[in-house]
Amino acid sequence: MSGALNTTQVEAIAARLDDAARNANAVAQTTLETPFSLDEAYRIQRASMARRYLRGEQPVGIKLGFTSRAKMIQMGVHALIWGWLTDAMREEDGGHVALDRFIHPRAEPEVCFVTRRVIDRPLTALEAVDYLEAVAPAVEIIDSRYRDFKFTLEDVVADNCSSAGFVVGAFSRDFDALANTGVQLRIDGRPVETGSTAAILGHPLRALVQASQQLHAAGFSLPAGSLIFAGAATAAVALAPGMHVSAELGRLGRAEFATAAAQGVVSA
Ligand code: OOG
Ligand code: MG
Repeated sequence: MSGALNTTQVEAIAARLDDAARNANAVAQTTLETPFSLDEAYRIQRASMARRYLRGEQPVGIKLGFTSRAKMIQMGVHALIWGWLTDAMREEDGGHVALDRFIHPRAEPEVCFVTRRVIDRPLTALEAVDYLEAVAPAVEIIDSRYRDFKFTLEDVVADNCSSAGFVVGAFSRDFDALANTGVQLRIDGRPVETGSTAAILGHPLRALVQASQQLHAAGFSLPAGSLIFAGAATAAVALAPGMHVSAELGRLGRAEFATAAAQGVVSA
């Protein structure tokens, strides 16, 4: 790996990725031109988030990536990563999602936690559940800012882990259902991806442990009431206009949305 990036380089890459997200315009993979380390990727991620916060976006939590084999295999990336979720990414459960703000969006089923205590240190598996207010089924909409959805580990971290949108279903305190519940992603009612919550690090509560470790290592604390997405248990599926998309998580319930119809289609 080449020498460390200076602040100007970090800011320039962050600006390029932030512009790509805002304009829904894909860019070339950053590391092809400028190789950088994983630590530097998180510096770029932080700088790109700072740009969003300056525009008034608010952080609402974090998401983990590549916590299941299915996701690692689909994307060819084999290490756990994390990024930020903001209020601007949230879409209404059961609502319509316009696709024009995305480049090449994909949907994946998620487990969403909401925390009830500040997380400011690494948690053990035993104490993790005490930090949770509730759990909900969710759909994440990921949208890489890189052409062809292709990236290295460092690229995707710099790009805030493809975070772009999400829908959260009804919350419950059914934490017992987390251990091994069937997960389906359905398009127009048809199951297109199936898995189990056990595919998420063996148990989704481990995602909370990992999140606390990652945050601590990065010097962040997460306020009570934050969302934590555990990472998809299945591969993601490309979105197109006029789809009904749902994540079905057995006893935990479902989260769903419809994508807006194709533009320029005039009905009689
Ligand atoms: C990166 C985001 C990964 C997950 O749940 O594993 C992720 C990507 O696949 O583009 O959100
Ligand atoms: Mg995800």
